[in-house]
Amino acid sequence: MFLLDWVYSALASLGLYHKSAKILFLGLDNAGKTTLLHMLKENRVQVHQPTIHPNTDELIIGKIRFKTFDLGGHETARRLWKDYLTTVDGVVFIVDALDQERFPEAKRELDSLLTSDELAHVPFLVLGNKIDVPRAVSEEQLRYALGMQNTYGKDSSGGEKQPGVRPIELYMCSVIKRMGYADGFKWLAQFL
Ligand code: G3D
Repeated sequence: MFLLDWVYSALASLGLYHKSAKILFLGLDNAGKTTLLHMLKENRVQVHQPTIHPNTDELIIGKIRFKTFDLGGHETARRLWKDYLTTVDGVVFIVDALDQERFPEAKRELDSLLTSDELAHVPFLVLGNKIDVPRAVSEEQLRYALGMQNTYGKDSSGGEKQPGVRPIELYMCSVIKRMGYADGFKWLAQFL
């Protein structure tokens, strides 16, 4: 019973209770995807760990399947995640907010995902990670670097749906400090 309670409270805290979905965590290596997966994993409940490839990882909680892939410079991984695009319900794209040198590379990867036909109707949650470190860029700086000045809007109540506007939004977070990403997931959950 305790384990089930934990599963449901984890999903509820992310706004994913009762949802069934396949969510991809994408981003450059070192962005924080594996750390985020481990944070969701916590007590290692209902975890499937195939670990067949060093650039990918997977977690299943309740009816939600989370899968991570590194982007940029890993051609084998790219082939792996491309296979998933046609069935994915949501993308969480994680950016290291400390690594300004790699913002252009992150932007290229994000743009390529946003323009792919397979993901044309898929909601994108972009997480600017590592804001626990003082030299992390601000949300405004990251929006500018990624070309995300015009996004969907952060109202996650679902009451103000904007027909025809692509669901993409940026949330700053610190996965390690467990800050910010739950709000992002709640925003994403309204589209799942
Ligand atoms: P990846 O799976 O996207 O490749 P990882 O990235 O989850 O392996 O994280 C890469 C590094 O960033 C790790 O450091 C991890 O601890 C760190 N990291 C992840 N999230 C945060 C965060 O919120 N704040 C800070 N300060 N660091 C974070 P190491 O040193 O283990 O390589």
